[in-house]
Amino acid sequence: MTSTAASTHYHACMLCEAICGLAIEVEDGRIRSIRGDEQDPLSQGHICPKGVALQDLHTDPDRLRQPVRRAAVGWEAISWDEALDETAAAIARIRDARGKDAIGLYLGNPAAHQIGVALQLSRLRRTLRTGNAYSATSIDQLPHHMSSIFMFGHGLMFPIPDIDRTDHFLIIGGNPAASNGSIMTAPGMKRRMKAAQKRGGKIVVVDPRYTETAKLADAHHFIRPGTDPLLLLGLLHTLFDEGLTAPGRLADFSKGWAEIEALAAAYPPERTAPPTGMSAAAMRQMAREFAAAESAVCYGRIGPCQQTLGSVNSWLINLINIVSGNCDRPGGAMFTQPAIDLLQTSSPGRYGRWRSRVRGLPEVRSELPVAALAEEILTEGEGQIKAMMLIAGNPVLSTPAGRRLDEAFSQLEFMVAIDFYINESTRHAHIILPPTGGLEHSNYDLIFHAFAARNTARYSTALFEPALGALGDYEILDGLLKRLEGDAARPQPGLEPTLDYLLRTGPYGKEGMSLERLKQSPHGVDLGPLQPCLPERLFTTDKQIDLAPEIFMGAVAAVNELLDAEKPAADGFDLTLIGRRHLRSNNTWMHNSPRLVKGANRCTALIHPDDAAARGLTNEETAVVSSRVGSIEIEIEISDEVMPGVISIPHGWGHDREGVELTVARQHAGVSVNDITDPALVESISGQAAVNGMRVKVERMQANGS
Ligand SMILES: Nc1nc2c(c(=O)[nH]1)N[C@H]1C(S)=C(S)[C@@H](COP(=O)(O)OP(=O)(O)OC[C@H]3O[C@@H](n4cnc5c(=O)[nH]c(N)nc54)[C@H](O)[C@@H]3O)O[C@H]1N2
Ligand SMILES: Nc1nc2c(c(=O)[nH]1)N[C@H]1C(S)=C(S)[C@@H](COP(=O)(O)OP(=O)(O)OC[C@H]3O[C@@H](n4cnc5c(=O)[nH]c(N)nc54)[C@H](O)[C@@H]3O)O[C@H]1N2
Ligand code: SF4
Ligand SMILES: [Mo]
Repeated sequence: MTSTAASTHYHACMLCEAICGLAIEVEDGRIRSIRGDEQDPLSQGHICPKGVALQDLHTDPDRLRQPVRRAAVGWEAISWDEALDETAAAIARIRDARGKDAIGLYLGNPAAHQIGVALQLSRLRRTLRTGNAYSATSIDQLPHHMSSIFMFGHGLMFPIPDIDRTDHFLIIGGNPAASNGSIMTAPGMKRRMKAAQKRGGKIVVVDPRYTETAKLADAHHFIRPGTDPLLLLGLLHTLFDEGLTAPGRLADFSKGWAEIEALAAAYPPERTAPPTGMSAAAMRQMAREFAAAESAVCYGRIGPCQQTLGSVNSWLINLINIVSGNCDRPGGAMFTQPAIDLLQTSSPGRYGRWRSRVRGLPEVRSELPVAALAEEILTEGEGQIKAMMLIAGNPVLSTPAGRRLDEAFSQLEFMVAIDFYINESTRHAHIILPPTGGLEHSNYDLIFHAFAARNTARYSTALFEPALGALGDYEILDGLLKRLEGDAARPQPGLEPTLDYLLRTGPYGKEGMSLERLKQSPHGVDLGPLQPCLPERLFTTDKQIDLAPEIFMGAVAAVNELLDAEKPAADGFDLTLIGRRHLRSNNTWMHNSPRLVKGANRCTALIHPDDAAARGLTNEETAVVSSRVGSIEIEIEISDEVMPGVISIPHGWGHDREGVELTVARQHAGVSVNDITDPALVESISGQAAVNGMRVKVERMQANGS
């Protein structure tokens, strides 16, 4: 920025799935203020404290701005050419000596928010050809991909709640009032929920915690963690049993009706309710209200997803929407038509083409489950990972048994991280390649426009000139891949020409969609509400929705184990662990922003007063929480927000590890719940980490002998 006059720049926030439009006021090259952009057709002025904190990220002195190499005496700054040459040489050397699977790849969540990574991804995969590709997907939304692959024929064909038109919103294990929504890009969820209620709509939340979202809802029901399949089967049963199914036109292009009806018949609420903690009457009532609403949508997120039956849950949620006639219709679960159609530009996705070497977990969409990563590094033998490429992720804090991954990373022959922080994971790297920050490069939200409750398109141009020679994720990957491709390297069109091509050849190309058009529309372009699009848009070969894929019909039998819930707690592990998100946090990062971490400690273990009393625990004392794989010491917060028998701990903390260079975060270190989550607990068919519903015990420090 050379001009000194105050000006306003419009840029979409890249921190979470809400992709809010921001109006950033700049003067003398400095940010004066960050507000929500009222004219953004999707976010309409919404902003949260993290969006305001983007200025801290921009000016953070801990943010790397030049490549660094780990040396005997700490980190040394090196040139981009040296860093890229050395990285490519190390990867090529290990690949040539040990085979392509010796190179492990992990992509973190922010990678999904950067077009730079997205546009290089298939080239990266093609060049590395490693079977050892991992990402945050397998601790996040893998079960959603599973249900979409097997029911709709494309792993990215996600049904999105049409929140702006629905009359009934049933939320199972999602907390959009804190998370701002996931697989439901709908910024300003509180306003949208209130608008639904004003229209006469009803919002019902099912959650083991009385959450921020539950507080806004018309009804909240506690549910014992991990028992969601029983609730969902009970709802499906009621729809069939009480003659409430009304698929309408969906019946013409869906198959498997007899199979799902027979399945549901076996699970009346009177049978399924007891282990859930809900009553059979409440379950039946929930189904009746859902079916009676003019339009309704059932939506489930992290809660039912990070479970051992996560894929079954995702499938059953889709079934509830379909049999009640609420799929592909306004106010129900709908499919998007973004300006760049991911369904056309990406492969439908497959399942089980290969398996992880040590434990045999399945490949899904060309990736293996991250719960297997540590063992694939630590277990000797052919195909063992010897080098890691880490892009925009922090798996030491974000994936199960983080301490084991710490150990694994420290044994690698080589590790490169594309990241601008030296955090719990990247500290193990030999070379760190820092990309420009979010306001220093342009962006188009390739992914989250495709998961949005309204079709819009928006291009953000860089607000700040990057420092001389600085590279974005796109250029870093380009530099690295060019070197790895060697003679096979082909000239690349570049980010903007590629984006322009995708926009012009996309569904709105004929109506003049182009990069130039987006550049002329800094607030974004409105492409209208979601439209019914089935059966045409289905990717199944027979253009039918498969209601009863064998893979889920087989897995569902495992719910019977949930039916004898009164099983005595094994080894004293008598509480069930769930996670928690806070508006001012963002997975493992943004904890270096002083304005976000100030205030009371948020890394606490919420426990019900009865459970606290039974263990002699007092508020704010430090207690020991243990699982099969380890223990942590954490501050207790007594609260009847959580149901008895449940303990809630947020993830993403634990910044006091040696070598972490996050000055502010270290002062608010917290502890990592993923030090005690168990990599052996995975979703039964996809291998997704099942961090919700794990058994733990909580003891006073003395009792534990500490
Ligand atoms: N117990 C438990 N564990 C969980 C969860 C849970 O609910 N409970 N949730 C899971 C979920 S849903 C997710 S998505 C994962 C997230 O897990 P990860 O993706 O592994 O972790 P993040 O904290 O999102 O990663 C942030 C890293 O990306 C870097 N970064 C930020 N922006 C950029 C950028 O533009 N370019 C590059 N190259 N790097 C950037 C940051 O510096 C930081 O190092 O955590 C999971 N872990
Ligand atoms: N502020 C903030 N926003 C974020 C993030 C963040 O870290 N901080 N992370 C982003 C990411 S990566 C994602 S994926 C999204 C996630 O978005 P959400 O899924 O909306 O986020 P969570 O807060 O994890 O909500 C999960 C809810 O499920 C409940 N739950 C736990 N176990 C069970 C169970 O067994 N059954 C049921 N029914 N419910 C259960 C929890 O109590 C919790 O309220 O949020 C995104 N937005
Ligand atoms: S909700 Fe907050 S973090 Fe998410 S995109 Fe909007 S401003 Fe950014
Ligand atoms: Mo996530």
